[in-house]
Amino acid sequence: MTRVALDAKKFSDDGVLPLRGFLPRKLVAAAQSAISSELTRLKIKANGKLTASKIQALPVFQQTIRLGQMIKVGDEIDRLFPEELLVAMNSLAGAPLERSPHPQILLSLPHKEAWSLDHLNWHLDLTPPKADQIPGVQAFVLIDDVQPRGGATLALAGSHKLHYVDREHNAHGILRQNSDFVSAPEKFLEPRTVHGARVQIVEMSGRAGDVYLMDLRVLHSPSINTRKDIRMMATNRFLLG
Ligand SMILES: O=C(O)CCC(=O)C(=O)O
Repeated sequence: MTRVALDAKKFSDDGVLPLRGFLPRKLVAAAQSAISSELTRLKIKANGKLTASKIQALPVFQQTIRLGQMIKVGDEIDRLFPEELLVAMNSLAGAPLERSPHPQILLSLPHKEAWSLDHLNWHLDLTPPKADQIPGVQAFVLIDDVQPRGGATLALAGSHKLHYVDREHNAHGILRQNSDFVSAPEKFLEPRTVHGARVQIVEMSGRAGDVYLMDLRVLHSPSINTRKDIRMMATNRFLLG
Protein backbone atom coordinates (compact mmCIF):
# COMPACT_ATOMS: atom_id res chain seq x y z
CA MET A 1 0.00 0.00 0.00
CA THR A 2 1.30 3.50 -0.76
CA ARG A 3 1.93 5.52 2.37
CA VAL A 4 -0.05 8.75 2.24
CA ALA A 5 -0.13 11.57 4.74
CA LEU A 6 -3.65 11.84 6.19
CA ASP A 7 -4.92 15.41 6.19
CA ALA A 8 -7.23 15.14 9.19
CA LYS A 9 -8.07 18.86 9.11
CA LYS A 10 -9.20 18.71 5.48
CA PHE A 11 -11.33 15.66 6.28
CA SER A 12 -12.89 17.43 9.23
CA ASP A 13 -13.54 20.65 7.24
CA ASP A 14 -14.71 19.11 3.95
CA GLY A 15 -15.96 15.69 5.00
CA VAL A 16 -14.22 14.33 1.88
CA LEU A 17 -10.56 13.41 1.50
CA PRO A 18 -8.86 12.03 -1.62
CA LEU A 19 -6.00 9.55 -1.06
CA ARG A 20 -4.16 9.65 -4.40
CA GLY A 21 -2.53 6.42 -5.53
CA PHE A 22 -3.41 4.64 -2.28
CA LEU A 23 -4.02 1.19 -3.79
CA PRO A 24 -1.35 -0.78 -5.68
CA ARG A 25 -1.91 -1.04 -9.46
CA LYS A 26 -1.91 -4.87 -9.28
CA LEU A 27 -4.87 -4.96 -6.89
CA VAL A 28 -6.88 -2.55 -8.99
CA ALA A 29 -5.98 -4.26 -12.27
CA ALA A 30 -7.31 -7.59 -10.91
CA ALA A 31 -10.69 -5.99 -10.10
CA GLN A 32 -10.77 -4.23 -13.46
CA SER A 33 -10.09 -7.46 -15.31
CA ALA A 34 -12.76 -9.41 -13.34
CA ILE A 35 -15.38 -6.74 -14.14
CA SER A 36 -14.39 -6.58 -17.81
CA SER A 37 -14.80 -10.37 -18.14
CA GLU A 38 -18.27 -10.08 -16.62
CA LEU A 39 -19.24 -7.26 -19.02
CA THR A 40 -18.23 -9.52 -21.89
CA ARG A 41 -20.05 -12.58 -20.44
CA LEU A 42 -23.21 -10.51 -20.01
CA LYS A 43 -22.84 -9.20 -23.56
CA ILE A 44 -22.79 -5.62 -22.32
CA LYS A 45 -19.49 -5.23 -24.14
CA ALA A 46 -18.34 -7.01 -27.29
CA ASN A 47 -15.09 -6.35 -29.20
CA GLY A 48 -14.47 -3.31 -27.03
CA LYS A 49 -17.87 -1.77 -27.92
CA LEU A 50 -20.95 -1.30 -25.73
CA THR A 51 -23.95 -3.29 -26.80
CA ALA A 52 -26.37 -2.86 -23.91
CA SER A 53 -28.72 -0.19 -25.17
CA LYS A 54 -31.55 -1.22 -22.79
CA ILE A 55 -29.37 -0.73 -19.73
CA GLN A 56 -27.90 2.45 -21.20
CA ALA A 57 -31.38 3.93 -21.44
CA LEU A 58 -32.01 3.56 -17.68
CA PRO A 59 -31.70 6.63 -15.41
CA VAL A 60 -28.15 6.78 -14.00
CA PHE A 61 -28.97 5.65 -10.46
CA GLN A 62 -31.02 2.64 -11.64
CA GLN A 63 -28.37 1.73 -14.20
CA THR A 64 -25.66 1.51 -11.52
CA ILE A 65 -27.88 -0.62 -9.26
CA ARG A 66 -28.86 -2.93 -12.15
CA LEU A 67 -25.26 -3.43 -13.28
CA GLY A 68 -24.17 -4.02 -9.67
CA GLN A 69 -26.77 -6.81 -9.39
CA MET A 70 -25.78 -8.45 -12.67
CA ILE A 71 -22.01 -8.50 -12.24
CA LYS A 72 -20.69 -11.42 -10.20
CA VAL A 73 -17.08 -11.15 -9.12
CA GLY A 74 -14.98 -12.98 -6.53
CA ASP A 75 -12.96 -11.40 -3.75
CA GLU A 76 -11.25 -8.97 -6.15
CA ILE A 77 -13.63 -6.27 -4.92
CA ASP A 78 -13.22 -7.09 -1.20
CA ARG A 79 -9.45 -6.75 -1.62
CA LEU A 80 -9.90 -3.11 -2.68
CA PHE A 81 -10.71 -2.30 0.97
CA PRO A 82 -7.62 -3.59 2.81
CA GLU A 83 -6.80 -3.33 6.50
CA GLU A 84 -4.52 -0.30 5.84
CA LEU A 85 -7.54 1.61 4.57
CA LEU A 86 -9.52 0.73 7.69
CA VAL A 87 -6.61 1.95 9.84
CA ALA A 88 -6.66 5.29 7.96
CA MET A 89 -10.43 5.60 8.42
CA ASN A 90 -10.26 4.72 12.12
CA SER A 91 -7.72 7.44 12.59
CA LEU A 92 -9.93 10.03 10.84
CA ALA A 93 -13.07 8.90 12.71
CA GLY A 94 -11.20 8.81 16.04
CA ALA A 95 -12.79 5.43 16.85
CA PRO A 96 -12.80 1.86 15.51
CA LEU A 97 -15.14 1.36 12.55
CA GLU A 98 -16.76 -1.84 11.34
CA ARG A 99 -16.85 -2.67 7.65
CA SER A 100 -20.04 -3.62 5.90
CA PRO A 101 -19.64 -7.14 4.47
CA HIS A 102 -21.13 -5.96 1.18
CA PRO A 103 -18.95 -3.66 -0.91
CA GLN A 104 -20.75 -2.44 -4.02
CA ILE A 105 -19.51 -2.08 -7.57
CA LEU A 106 -20.40 1.30 -9.07
CA LEU A 107 -20.50 1.22 -12.86
CA SER A 108 -22.08 3.69 -15.26
CA LEU A 109 -22.19 3.46 -19.00
CA PRO A 110 -21.47 6.42 -21.26
CA HIS A 111 -24.44 8.68 -22.02
CA LYS A 112 -24.94 10.86 -25.06
CA GLU A 113 -26.68 13.63 -23.13
CA ALA A 114 -24.71 16.69 -22.00
CA TRP A 115 -23.15 16.76 -18.55
CA SER A 116 -25.33 18.63 -16.12
CA LEU A 117 -25.85 19.08 -12.39
CA ASP A 118 -29.62 19.43 -12.82
CA HIS A 119 -32.02 16.81 -11.43
CA LEU A 120 -29.39 14.86 -9.53
CA ASN A 121 -30.16 12.52 -6.67
CA TRP A 122 -28.48 14.16 -3.65
CA HIS A 123 -28.94 11.87 -0.66
CA LEU A 124 -27.54 10.44 2.56
CA ASP A 125 -27.27 6.74 3.32
CA LEU A 126 -28.17 7.22 6.99
CA THR A 127 -29.90 9.68 9.31
CA PRO A 128 -27.24 12.04 10.68
CA PRO A 129 -26.80 11.79 14.46
CA LYS A 130 -28.25 14.58 16.60
CA ALA A 131 -24.82 15.36 18.04
CA ASP A 132 -22.09 16.55 15.68
CA GLN A 133 -20.16 13.25 15.54
CA ILE A 134 -18.96 11.12 12.64
CA PRO A 135 -21.30 8.08 12.36
CA GLY A 136 -19.01 6.35 9.86
CA VAL A 137 -16.92 6.72 6.75
CA GLN A 138 -17.65 5.62 3.19
CA ALA A 139 -14.72 4.68 0.96
CA PHE A 140 -14.90 5.09 -2.80
CA VAL A 141 -12.23 3.32 -4.86
CA LEU A 142 -11.39 4.15 -8.48
CA ILE A 143 -10.96 0.83 -10.30
CA ASP A 144 -10.12 2.58 -13.57
CA ASP A 145 -9.14 6.16 -14.39
CA VAL A 146 -12.26 8.35 -14.14
CA GLN A 147 -12.09 11.63 -16.00
CA PRO A 148 -14.02 14.73 -14.90
CA ARG A 149 -17.61 14.40 -16.18
CA GLY A 150 -16.99 10.68 -16.49
CA GLY A 151 -19.71 9.60 -14.05
CA ALA A 152 -17.79 9.78 -10.74
CA THR A 153 -19.76 10.07 -7.53
CA LEU A 154 -20.30 13.71 -6.54
CA ALA A 155 -20.03 14.87 -2.93
CA LEU A 156 -21.14 18.20 -1.52
CA ALA A 157 -18.06 18.83 0.61
CA GLY A 158 -18.83 20.65 3.85
CA SER A 159 -22.50 19.59 3.86
CA HIS A 160 -21.94 17.45 6.99
CA LYS A 161 -21.77 20.74 8.92
CA LEU A 162 -25.12 21.94 7.57
CA HIS A 163 -27.05 19.41 9.70
CA TYR A 164 -26.10 21.40 12.79
CA VAL A 165 -26.47 25.06 11.80
CA ASP A 166 -30.25 25.28 12.03
CA ARG A 167 -32.43 23.54 14.63
CA GLU A 168 -35.35 23.23 12.22
CA HIS A 169 -33.67 21.75 9.14
CA ASN A 170 -30.97 19.30 8.20
CA ALA A 171 -28.65 19.82 5.20
CA HIS A 172 -31.30 18.64 2.73
CA GLY A 173 -33.90 21.07 4.05
CA ILE A 174 -31.46 23.98 4.01
CA LEU A 175 -30.38 23.30 0.43
CA ARG A 176 -33.97 22.89 -0.76
CA GLN A 177 -34.52 26.44 0.43
CA ASN A 178 -31.36 27.71 -1.25
CA SER A 179 -32.56 28.99 -4.58
CA ASP A 180 -29.08 28.81 -6.14
CA PHE A 181 -28.61 25.14 -5.25
CA VAL A 182 -32.01 24.40 -6.78
CA SER A 183 -31.77 26.50 -9.94
CA ALA A 184 -28.03 26.98 -10.56
CA PRO A 185 -26.19 24.10 -8.86
CA GLU A 186 -23.13 24.66 -11.10
CA LYS A 187 -22.34 27.69 -8.91
CA PHE A 188 -21.44 25.12 -6.22
CA LEU A 189 -18.51 23.82 -8.26
CA GLU A 190 -16.76 26.77 -6.58
CA PRO A 191 -16.77 27.14 -2.77
CA ARG A 192 -19.92 28.87 -1.44
CA THR A 193 -20.96 29.80 2.05
CA VAL A 194 -24.37 28.55 3.18
CA HIS A 195 -25.49 29.34 6.75
CA GLY A 196 -21.84 29.91 7.66
CA ALA A 197 -20.69 26.55 6.27
CA ARG A 198 -18.31 26.39 3.29
CA VAL A 199 -19.65 23.91 0.77
CA GLN A 200 -18.48 22.84 -2.68
CA ILE A 201 -19.32 20.07 -5.14
CA VAL A 202 -16.40 17.64 -5.44
CA GLU A 203 -16.26 15.16 -8.30
CA MET A 204 -14.48 11.95 -7.28
CA SER A 205 -12.52 11.73 -10.52
CA GLY A 206 -8.87 10.67 -10.75
CA ARG A 207 -6.61 7.70 -11.48
CA ALA A 208 -7.11 3.99 -10.91
CA GLY A 209 -6.00 3.26 -7.33
CA ASP A 210 -7.14 6.61 -5.92
CA VAL A 211 -9.50 6.39 -2.95
CA TYR A 212 -11.90 9.03 -1.63
CA LEU A 213 -12.96 8.87 2.02
CA MET A 214 -16.26 10.54 2.86
CA ASP A 215 -17.92 11.31 6.20
CA LEU A 216 -21.29 9.52 5.95
CA ARG A 217 -23.12 12.76 6.76
CA VAL A 218 -22.00 14.34 3.47
CA LEU A 219 -24.66 14.65 0.77
CA HIS A 220 -23.67 12.80 -2.38
CA SER A 221 -25.11 11.89 -5.75
CA PRO A 222 -24.48 9.82 -8.84
CA SER A 223 -23.58 11.82 -11.95
CA ILE A 224 -23.82 11.46 -15.71
CA ASN A 225 -20.99 9.77 -17.57
CA THR A 226 -20.37 11.83 -20.70
CA ARG A 227 -17.03 10.14 -21.52
CA LYS A 228 -16.51 7.14 -23.76
CA ASP A 229 -15.27 4.76 -21.04
CA ILE A 230 -17.39 2.93 -18.48
CA ARG A 231 -17.10 4.52 -15.03
CA MET A 232 -15.67 1.83 -12.73
CA MET A 233 -15.66 2.46 -9.00
CA ALA A 234 -16.47 0.44 -5.89
CA THR A 235 -17.65 1.56 -2.49
CA ASN A 236 -18.00 0.28 1.03
CA ARG A 237 -19.33 1.77 4.24
CA PHE A 238 -17.57 1.60 7.61
CA LEU A 239 -19.74 2.35 10.62
CA LEU A 240 -19.01 3.24 14.22
CA GLY A 241 -19.32 0.00 16.22
O1 LIG B 1 -21.66 6.97 -7.75
C1 LIG B 1 -22.79 6.52 -7.65
O2 LIG B 1 -23.30 5.83 -8.52
C2 LIG B 1 -23.61 6.82 -6.42
C3 LIG B 1 -23.06 6.17 -5.19
C4 LIG B 1 -23.96 6.41 -4.01
O3 LIG B 1 -24.85 7.19 -4.03
C5 LIG B 1 -23.74 5.65 -2.79
O4 LIG B 1 -22.85 4.79 -2.75
O5 LIG B 1 -24.46 5.88 -1.81
